[in-house]
Amino acid sequence: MILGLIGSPNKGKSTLFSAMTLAEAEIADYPFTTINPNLGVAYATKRCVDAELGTKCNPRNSYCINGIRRIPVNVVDVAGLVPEAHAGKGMGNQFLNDIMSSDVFIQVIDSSGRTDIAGNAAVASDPKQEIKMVKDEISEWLGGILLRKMPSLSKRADGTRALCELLSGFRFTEEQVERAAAKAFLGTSNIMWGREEAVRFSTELINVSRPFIIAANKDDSITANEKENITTELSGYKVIFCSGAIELALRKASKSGILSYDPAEGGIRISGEPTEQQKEALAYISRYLASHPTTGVQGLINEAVFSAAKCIVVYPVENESKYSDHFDNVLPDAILMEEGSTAMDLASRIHTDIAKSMLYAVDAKRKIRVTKDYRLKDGDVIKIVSAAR
Ligand SMILES: Nc1nc2c(ncn2[C@@H]2O[C@H](COP(=O)(O)OP(=O)(O)O)[C@@H](O)[C@H]2O)c(=O)[nH]1
Ligand SMILES: [Mg+2]
Repeated sequence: MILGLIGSPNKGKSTLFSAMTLAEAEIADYPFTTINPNLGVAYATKRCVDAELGTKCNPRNSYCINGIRRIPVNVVDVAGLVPEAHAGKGMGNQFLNDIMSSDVFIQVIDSSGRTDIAGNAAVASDPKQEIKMVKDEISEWLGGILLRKMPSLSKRADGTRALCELLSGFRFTEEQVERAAAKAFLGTSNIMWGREEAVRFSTELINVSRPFIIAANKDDSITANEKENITTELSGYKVIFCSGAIELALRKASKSGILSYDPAEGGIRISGEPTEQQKEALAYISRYLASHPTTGVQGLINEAVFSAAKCIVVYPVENESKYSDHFDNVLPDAILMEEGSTAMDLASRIHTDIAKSMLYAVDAKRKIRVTKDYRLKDGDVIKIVSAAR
Protein backbone atom coordinates (compact mmCIF):
# COMPACT_ATOMS: atom_id res chain seq x y z
CA MET A 1 0.00 0.00 0.00
CA ILE A 2 1.44 3.34 -1.05
CA LEU A 3 -0.12 6.68 -0.17
CA GLY A 4 0.82 9.43 -2.61
CA LEU A 5 1.05 13.03 -1.43
CA ILE A 6 0.28 15.10 -4.49
CA GLY A 7 -0.53 18.74 -5.21
CA SER A 8 0.97 21.98 -6.37
CA PRO A 9 4.12 23.42 -4.71
CA ASN A 10 4.30 24.88 -1.21
CA LYS A 11 1.17 23.27 0.18
CA GLY A 12 3.16 21.33 2.77
CA LYS A 13 3.58 17.93 1.08
CA SER A 14 7.18 17.51 2.23
CA THR A 15 6.35 18.71 5.74
CA LEU A 16 3.49 16.21 5.97
CA PHE A 17 5.73 13.52 4.54
CA SER A 18 8.38 14.15 7.21
CA ALA A 19 5.73 14.28 9.92
CA MET A 20 4.10 11.01 8.83
CA THR A 21 7.35 9.13 8.46
CA LEU A 22 9.27 10.34 11.51
CA ALA A 23 8.96 7.28 13.72
CA GLU A 24 7.84 7.80 17.26
CA ALA A 25 10.41 7.19 20.00
CA GLU A 26 9.17 3.70 20.89
CA ILE A 27 9.60 2.34 17.40
CA ALA A 28 12.50 4.48 16.19
CA ASP A 29 15.02 1.77 17.06
CA TYR A 30 13.39 -0.84 14.91
CA PRO A 31 14.77 -1.30 11.40
CA PHE A 32 12.05 0.84 9.88
CA THR A 33 13.28 2.40 6.72
CA THR A 34 13.25 5.58 4.80
CA ILE A 35 13.49 3.84 1.47
CA ASN A 36 14.68 6.92 -0.35
CA PRO A 37 14.31 10.64 0.27
CA ASN A 38 10.74 10.75 -0.99
CA LEU A 39 9.53 7.27 -0.06
CA GLY A 40 9.03 6.44 3.60
CA VAL A 41 7.04 4.41 6.08
CA ALA A 42 4.01 5.66 8.01
CA TYR A 43 1.68 3.73 10.29
CA ALA A 44 -2.04 3.19 10.03
CA THR A 45 -3.52 2.57 13.47
CA LYS A 46 -6.27 0.30 14.68
CA ARG A 47 -7.18 -1.25 18.02
CA CYS A 48 -5.42 -4.61 18.26
CA VAL A 49 -7.62 -7.68 18.74
CA ASP A 50 -5.42 -9.09 21.50
CA ALA A 51 -7.36 -7.60 24.42
CA GLU A 52 -10.66 -8.83 22.99
CA LEU A 53 -9.14 -12.32 22.76
CA GLY A 54 -7.75 -12.14 26.30
CA THR A 55 -4.14 -12.44 25.17
CA LYS A 56 -1.04 -10.32 24.65
CA CYS A 57 0.43 -9.91 21.17
CA ASN A 58 4.05 -10.18 19.95
CA PRO A 59 3.89 -8.31 16.66
CA ARG A 60 6.36 -9.08 13.87
CA ASN A 61 5.30 -7.07 10.84
CA SER A 62 3.83 -4.19 12.84
CA TYR A 63 3.96 -2.64 16.32
CA CYS A 64 1.51 -2.51 19.15
CA ILE A 65 1.69 0.21 21.77
CA ASN A 66 -1.03 0.76 24.38
CA GLY A 67 -3.30 -1.71 22.62
CA ILE A 68 -3.11 0.13 19.29
CA ARG A 69 -1.67 -1.82 16.35
CA ARG A 70 0.50 0.32 14.08
CA ILE A 71 0.60 -1.16 10.61
CA PRO A 72 3.22 0.07 8.14
CA VAL A 73 2.19 1.67 4.86
CA ASN A 74 4.41 3.49 2.40
CA VAL A 75 4.12 7.18 1.67
CA VAL A 76 5.55 8.94 -1.37
CA ASP A 77 6.19 12.68 -1.47
CA VAL A 78 5.58 13.57 -5.09
CA ALA A 79 7.24 16.69 -6.52
CA GLY A 80 4.82 19.59 -6.94
CA LEU A 81 2.56 19.63 -9.98
CA VAL A 82 2.06 22.90 -11.84
CA PRO A 83 -0.15 23.73 -14.85
CA GLU A 84 1.35 22.12 -17.99
CA ALA A 85 3.41 19.65 -15.93
CA HIS A 86 2.35 16.86 -18.32
CA ALA A 87 4.12 18.78 -21.11
CA GLY A 88 7.32 18.91 -19.08
CA LYS A 89 6.78 22.19 -17.18
CA GLY A 90 8.23 22.43 -13.71
CA MET A 91 10.03 19.26 -12.69
CA GLY A 92 9.36 17.53 -16.01
CA ASN A 93 7.00 14.61 -16.19
CA GLN A 94 9.15 11.79 -14.86
CA PHE A 95 7.58 12.30 -11.43
CA LEU A 96 4.16 11.52 -12.83
CA ASN A 97 5.42 7.95 -12.59
CA ASP A 98 5.79 8.49 -8.84
CA ILE A 99 2.15 9.48 -8.71
CA MET A 100 1.00 6.33 -10.42
CA SER A 101 3.04 4.16 -8.07
CA SER A 102 0.61 5.17 -5.31
CA ASP A 103 -2.64 3.37 -4.51
CA VAL A 104 -4.37 6.34 -2.91
CA PHE A 105 -4.01 9.98 -3.89
CA ILE A 106 -3.87 12.48 -1.06
CA GLN A 107 -4.01 15.94 -2.56
CA VAL A 108 -2.48 18.43 -0.16
CA ILE A 109 -3.96 21.92 -0.29
CA ASP A 110 -3.13 25.01 1.74
CA SER A 111 -6.32 25.61 3.68
CA SER A 112 -5.18 29.14 4.51
CA GLY A 113 -5.37 29.96 0.79
CA ARG A 114 -2.08 31.81 0.98
CA THR A 115 -0.33 29.96 -1.85
CA ASP A 116 -1.69 29.89 -5.38
CA ILE A 117 -1.96 27.14 -7.96
CA ALA A 118 1.71 27.49 -8.89
CA GLY A 119 2.91 27.69 -5.29
CA ASN A 120 3.39 31.47 -5.16
CA ALA A 121 2.22 33.64 -2.28
CA ALA A 122 -1.42 34.61 -2.65
CA VAL A 123 -4.25 36.19 -0.69
CA ALA A 124 -7.03 33.72 -1.40
CA SER A 125 -6.31 30.84 -3.73
CA ASP A 126 -8.98 28.64 -5.28
CA PRO A 127 -8.69 25.06 -4.01
CA LYS A 128 -11.26 23.76 -6.51
CA GLN A 129 -9.28 25.05 -9.43
CA GLU A 130 -6.15 23.53 -7.94
CA ILE A 131 -7.77 20.12 -7.49
CA LYS A 132 -8.97 20.21 -11.09
CA MET A 133 -5.54 21.25 -12.35
CA VAL A 134 -3.84 18.31 -10.65
CA LYS A 135 -6.38 15.80 -11.97
CA ASP A 136 -6.17 17.31 -15.46
CA GLU A 137 -2.39 17.13 -15.52
CA ILE A 138 -2.42 13.46 -14.56
CA SER A 139 -5.12 12.67 -17.14
CA GLU A 140 -3.37 14.61 -19.91
CA TRP A 141 -0.15 12.80 -19.17
CA LEU A 142 -1.76 9.34 -19.12
CA GLY A 143 -3.78 10.24 -22.22
CA GLY A 144 -0.52 11.18 -23.97
CA ILE A 145 0.95 7.78 -23.16
CA LEU A 146 -2.15 6.06 -24.54
CA LEU A 147 -2.05 8.16 -27.69
CA ARG A 148 1.48 7.00 -28.43
CA LYS A 149 0.34 3.41 -28.03
CA MET A 150 -2.63 3.73 -30.42
CA PRO A 151 -0.91 1.96 -33.34
CA SER A 152 -0.44 -1.22 -31.32
CA LEU A 153 -3.75 -0.88 -29.46
CA SER A 154 -5.77 -0.63 -32.66
CA LYS A 155 -4.52 -4.04 -33.78
CA ARG A 156 -5.95 -5.73 -30.70
CA ALA A 157 -9.55 -6.96 -30.58
CA ASP A 158 -9.18 -7.48 -26.82
CA GLY A 159 -8.52 -3.81 -26.05
CA THR A 160 -9.19 -4.19 -22.32
CA ARG A 161 -6.46 -6.79 -22.01
CA ALA A 162 -4.17 -4.79 -24.25
CA LEU A 163 -4.62 -1.65 -22.15
CA CYS A 164 -3.79 -3.51 -18.95
CA GLU A 165 -0.68 -4.98 -20.54
CA LEU A 166 0.55 -1.75 -22.06
CA LEU A 167 0.04 0.07 -18.77
CA SER A 168 1.06 -2.86 -16.57
CA GLY A 169 3.33 -0.69 -14.40
CA PHE A 170 0.27 1.23 -13.25
CA ARG A 171 -1.57 -1.87 -11.99
CA PHE A 172 -4.97 -1.27 -13.58
CA THR A 173 -7.32 -4.23 -13.51
CA GLU A 174 -9.44 -5.29 -16.47
CA GLU A 175 -12.51 -4.52 -14.43
CA GLN A 176 -11.29 -0.94 -13.86
CA VAL A 177 -10.54 -0.50 -17.57
CA GLU A 178 -14.02 -1.74 -18.48
CA ARG A 179 -15.67 0.56 -15.97
CA ALA A 180 -13.67 3.57 -17.10
CA ALA A 181 -14.45 2.90 -20.78
CA ALA A 182 -18.16 2.61 -20.02
CA LYS A 183 -18.10 5.87 -18.07
CA ALA A 184 -16.31 7.59 -20.94
CA PHE A 185 -18.77 6.06 -23.45
CA LEU A 186 -15.97 4.30 -25.32
CA GLY A 187 -15.66 0.78 -26.66
CA THR A 188 -12.57 -1.30 -26.07
CA SER A 189 -12.11 -3.45 -29.14
CA ASN A 190 -9.65 -2.26 -31.77
CA ILE A 191 -9.21 1.01 -29.96
CA MET A 192 -8.52 3.99 -32.20
CA TRP A 193 -8.91 7.04 -30.02
CA GLY A 194 -7.93 10.61 -30.67
CA ARG A 195 -6.43 12.90 -28.02
CA GLU A 196 -9.77 13.97 -26.55
CA GLU A 197 -10.99 10.38 -26.14
CA ALA A 198 -7.70 9.16 -24.70
CA VAL A 199 -7.74 11.93 -22.07
CA ARG A 200 -11.44 11.39 -21.30
CA PHE A 201 -10.80 7.70 -20.76
CA SER A 202 -7.73 8.47 -18.63
CA THR A 203 -9.74 10.78 -16.38
CA GLU A 204 -12.25 8.01 -15.73
CA LEU A 205 -9.54 5.40 -15.29
CA ILE A 206 -7.82 7.50 -12.63
CA ASN A 207 -11.16 8.08 -10.93
CA VAL A 208 -12.08 4.41 -10.75
CA SER A 209 -8.62 3.13 -9.84
CA ARG A 210 -7.24 5.68 -7.39
CA PRO A 211 -9.23 6.71 -4.33
CA PHE A 212 -8.81 10.41 -3.71
CA ILE A 213 -8.93 12.50 -0.55
CA ILE A 214 -7.96 16.06 0.34
CA ALA A 215 -5.54 16.98 3.11
CA ALA A 216 -6.49 20.55 4.00
CA ASN A 217 -3.13 21.39 5.49
CA LYS A 218 -1.95 24.38 7.55
CA ASP A 219 -5.02 23.99 9.71
CA ASP A 220 -3.09 25.85 12.43
CA SER A 221 -3.24 29.06 10.44
CA ILE A 222 -6.95 29.32 9.65
CA THR A 223 -9.97 30.57 11.54
CA ALA A 224 -13.08 28.53 12.27
CA ASN A 225 -14.88 30.63 9.68
CA GLU A 226 -12.34 29.90 6.95
CA LYS A 227 -12.58 26.25 7.81
CA GLU A 228 -16.32 26.28 7.37
CA ASN A 229 -15.99 27.99 3.99
CA ILE A 230 -13.57 25.39 2.67
CA THR A 231 -15.73 22.57 3.93
CA THR A 232 -18.71 24.02 2.07
CA GLU A 233 -16.77 24.74 -1.07
CA LEU A 234 -15.28 21.25 -1.19
CA SER A 235 -18.42 19.47 -0.08
CA GLY A 236 -18.09 16.92 -2.89
CA TYR A 237 -14.75 15.72 -1.55
CA LYS A 238 -13.53 13.90 1.53
CA VAL A 239 -11.58 16.65 3.28
CA ILE A 240 -9.34 16.07 6.31
CA PHE A 241 -8.01 19.16 8.04
CA CYS A 242 -4.50 18.78 9.38
CA SER A 243 -1.33 20.52 10.38
CA GLY A 244 1.78 18.82 9.09
CA ALA A 245 3.94 21.47 10.73
CA ILE A 246 2.57 20.89 14.21
CA GLU A 247 2.67 17.11 13.84
CA LEU A 248 6.30 17.35 12.73
CA ALA A 249 7.20 19.63 15.63
CA LEU A 250 5.52 17.24 18.08
CA ARG A 251 7.28 14.18 16.73
CA LYS A 252 10.64 15.94 16.74
CA ALA A 253 10.12 17.21 20.28
CA SER A 254 9.07 13.75 21.36
CA LYS A 255 12.17 12.25 19.79
CA SER A 256 14.45 14.72 21.55
CA GLY A 257 12.77 14.06 24.89
CA ILE A 258 11.20 17.48 25.50
CA LEU A 259 7.79 15.91 25.68
CA SER A 260 6.04 12.63 25.22
CA TYR A 261 3.62 12.36 22.35
CA ASP A 262 1.88 9.38 20.85
CA PRO A 263 0.63 10.11 17.31
CA ALA A 264 -2.02 7.44 17.63
CA GLU A 265 -3.52 8.87 20.79
CA GLY A 266 -2.68 12.58 20.64
CA GLY A 267 -2.16 14.46 23.89
CA ILE A 268 1.21 15.70 25.04
CA ARG A 269 3.07 15.63 28.32
CA ILE A 270 6.01 17.96 28.72
CA SER A 271 8.91 16.12 30.28
CA GLY A 272 12.22 17.79 29.43
CA GLU A 273 13.58 21.27 29.98
CA PRO A 274 12.80 23.26 26.82
CA THR A 275 15.00 26.14 25.63
CA GLU A 276 13.50 29.63 25.20
CA GLN A 277 12.99 29.02 21.49
CA GLN A 278 11.39 25.65 22.14
CA LYS A 279 9.12 27.27 24.72
CA GLU A 280 7.80 29.61 22.06
CA ALA A 281 7.10 26.72 19.69
CA LEU A 282 5.46 24.78 22.52
CA ALA A 283 3.20 27.72 23.27
CA TYR A 284 2.09 27.80 19.63
CA ILE A 285 1.47 24.05 19.68
CA SER A 286 -0.42 24.23 22.97
CA ARG A 287 -2.65 27.00 21.68
CA TYR A 288 -3.48 24.88 18.64
CA LEU A 289 -4.12 21.73 20.65
CA ALA A 290 -6.34 23.63 23.07
CA SER A 291 -8.92 24.00 20.31
CA HIS A 292 -8.13 20.92 18.18
CA PRO A 293 -8.15 17.41 19.64
CA THR A 294 -5.34 16.26 17.31
CA THR A 295 -3.20 17.54 14.43
CA GLY A 296 -5.30 15.46 12.04
CA VAL A 297 -2.28 13.67 10.57
CA GLN A 298 -2.97 10.22 12.02
CA GLY A 299 -6.61 10.66 11.06
CA LEU A 300 -5.49 11.44 7.52
CA ILE A 301 -3.43 8.25 7.26
CA ASN A 302 -6.28 6.17 8.67
CA GLU A 303 -8.84 7.81 6.40
CA ALA A 304 -6.66 7.04 3.37
CA VAL A 305 -6.10 3.41 4.34
CA PHE A 306 -9.39 2.37 5.93
CA SER A 307 -11.96 4.56 4.20
CA ALA A 308 -10.54 5.63 0.84
CA ALA A 309 -8.66 2.40 0.07
CA LYS A 310 -11.28 0.40 2.01
CA CYS A 311 -8.81 -1.79 3.84
CA ILE A 312 -9.56 -4.13 6.69
CA VAL A 313 -7.06 -5.67 9.12
CA VAL A 314 -6.69 -9.42 9.23
CA TYR A 315 -4.41 -11.48 11.46
CA PRO A 316 -3.13 -14.72 9.94
CA VAL A 317 -2.07 -17.36 12.49
CA GLU A 318 -0.88 -20.96 12.42
CA ASN A 319 -2.20 -22.03 15.80
CA GLU A 320 -5.88 -21.21 16.14
CA SER A 321 -6.00 -21.84 19.89
CA LYS A 322 -3.04 -19.70 20.84
CA TYR A 323 -3.53 -17.25 17.95
CA SER A 324 0.16 -17.67 17.20
CA ASP A 325 2.69 -18.54 14.53
CA HIS A 326 4.93 -21.61 14.92
CA PHE A 327 7.42 -19.59 17.00
CA ASP A 328 4.63 -18.90 19.51
CA ASN A 329 4.40 -15.24 18.53
CA VAL A 330 0.85 -14.22 19.34
CA LEU A 331 -0.94 -12.34 16.54
CA PRO A 332 2.39 -11.77 14.79
CA ASP A 333 1.12 -10.12 11.61
CA ALA A 334 -1.56 -7.56 10.93
CA ILE A 335 -2.29 -7.57 7.21
CA LEU A 336 -4.17 -4.89 5.32
CA MET A 337 -6.57 -6.50 2.87
CA GLU A 338 -9.04 -4.82 0.59
CA GLU A 339 -12.65 -5.09 1.77
CA GLY A 340 -14.29 -8.02 0.01
CA SER A 341 -11.10 -10.12 -0.02
CA THR A 342 -11.44 -13.83 0.62
CA ALA A 343 -9.54 -16.35 2.72
CA MET A 344 -7.93 -17.45 -0.55
CA ASP A 345 -6.71 -13.88 -1.17
CA LEU A 346 -5.13 -13.91 2.27
CA ALA A 347 -3.43 -17.22 1.46
CA SER A 348 -2.03 -15.66 -1.73
CA ARG A 349 -0.65 -12.78 0.29
CA ILE A 350 1.17 -15.19 2.59
CA HIS A 351 2.66 -17.46 -0.07
CA THR A 352 1.69 -18.59 -3.57
CA ASP A 353 2.43 -22.23 -2.65
CA ILE A 354 0.13 -22.06 0.34
CA ALA A 355 -2.58 -20.56 -1.85
CA LYS A 356 -2.13 -23.18 -4.56
CA SER A 357 -2.67 -26.09 -2.22
CA MET A 358 -5.06 -24.36 0.17
CA LEU A 359 -7.77 -26.67 1.51
CA TYR A 360 -9.83 -24.42 3.77
CA ALA A 361 -9.40 -21.84 6.51
CA VAL A 362 -10.25 -21.64 10.20
CA ASP A 363 -11.88 -18.62 11.74
CA ALA A 364 -9.86 -18.67 14.95
CA LYS A 365 -12.19 -16.33 16.82
CA ARG A 366 -15.23 -18.51 16.28
CA LYS A 367 -13.22 -21.77 16.00
CA ILE A 368 -15.05 -22.82 12.88
CA ARG A 369 -13.94 -23.99 9.49
CA VAL A 370 -14.59 -21.61 6.59
CA THR A 371 -14.21 -22.12 2.84
CA LYS A 372 -11.62 -20.61 0.51
CA ASP A 373 -14.10 -18.01 -0.69
CA TYR A 374 -15.03 -16.90 2.83
CA ARG A 375 -15.19 -13.10 2.84
CA LEU A 376 -12.80 -11.72 5.42
CA LYS A 377 -14.07 -9.33 8.06
CA ASP A 378 -12.17 -6.59 9.83
CA GLY A 379 -10.35 -8.01 12.84
CA ASP A 380 -10.56 -11.61 11.66
CA VAL A 381 -7.95 -14.04 12.96
CA ILE A 382 -7.49 -16.69 10.30
CA LYS A 383 -5.58 -19.94 9.97
CA ILE A 384 -5.02 -21.09 6.42
CA VAL A 385 -4.98 -24.87 6.11
CA SER A 386 -3.00 -26.02 3.12
CA ALA A 387 -1.63 -29.33 1.83
CA ALA A 388 1.75 -27.60 1.33
CA ARG A 389 4.11 -27.37 4.25
N1 LIG B 1 1.50 27.08 9.23
C1 LIG B 1 1.84 25.96 8.59
N2 LIG B 1 2.81 25.99 7.66
C2 LIG B 1 3.13 24.85 7.03
C3 LIG B 1 2.49 23.61 7.33
N3 LIG B 1 3.02 22.66 6.54
C4 LIG B 1 3.96 23.26 5.80
N4 LIG B 1 4.03 24.58 6.07
C5 LIG B 1 4.93 25.57 5.45
O1 LIG B 1 4.61 25.67 4.05
C6 LIG B 1 5.79 25.84 3.28
C7 LIG B 1 5.89 24.78 2.20
O2 LIG B 1 6.06 23.53 2.82
P1 LIG B 1 6.62 22.25 2.04
O3 LIG B 1 6.42 21.09 2.94
O4 LIG B 1 7.99 22.49 1.54
O5 LIG B 1 5.60 22.20 0.82
P2 LIG B 1 5.64 21.32 -0.53
O6 LIG B 1 6.23 22.18 -1.61
O7 LIG B 1 4.19 21.04 -0.82
O8 LIG B 1 6.42 20.10 -0.28
C8 LIG B 1 6.96 25.81 4.26
O9 LIG B 1 7.29 27.12 4.60
C9 LIG B 1 6.37 25.08 5.46
O10 LIG B 1 6.98 25.44 6.65
C10 LIG B 1 1.47 23.62 8.34
O11 LIG B 1 0.84 22.61 8.69
N5 LIG B 1 1.20 24.82 8.94
MG1 LIG C 1 8.11 19.41 -1.34
